[in-house]
Amino acid sequence: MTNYLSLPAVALCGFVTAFCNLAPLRAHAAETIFVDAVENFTWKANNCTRCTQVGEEGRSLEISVLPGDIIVFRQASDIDHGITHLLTADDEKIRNSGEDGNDTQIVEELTRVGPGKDLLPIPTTTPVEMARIKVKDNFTGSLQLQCTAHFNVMTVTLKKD
Ligand SMILES: [Cu+2]
Repeated sequence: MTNYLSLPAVALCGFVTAFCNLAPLRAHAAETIFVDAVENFTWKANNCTRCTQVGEEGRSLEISVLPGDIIVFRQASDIDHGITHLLTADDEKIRNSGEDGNDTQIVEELTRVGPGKDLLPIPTTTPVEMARIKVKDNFTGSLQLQCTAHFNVMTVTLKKD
């Protein structure tokens, strides 16, 4: 009898151990993060454990990034928004899309990031994608982006701890 009971008990322990070992790995896995321009001039990312609201009235967002993360910027409110990088000095960090081996490029531009991407107001229930970038393995320091309509009132800062 004891032998019959111990087998499931061992199996259960195995499952628990496997689950506990996977949890930290999952917390450090790259993911797709949707960053939405929402009401009150605010960038917001739902269900993002690595995102923090910062700045005036928490309108800006800070993301602790991991290599392989894909950041998707979306228009999701009833006023104009867009996304661009903040500093001209950061041009090279995101501009050379798809060029591997370029150490200055820390994010890969999958769809356009830059001026001229203001989107017209849309219903908040149907977010529209503006741009999509991927965090490269050689990401260091930080990269700040901002709304093309609300500038440094609405920023998104990617940083690596
Ligand atoms: Cu805006």
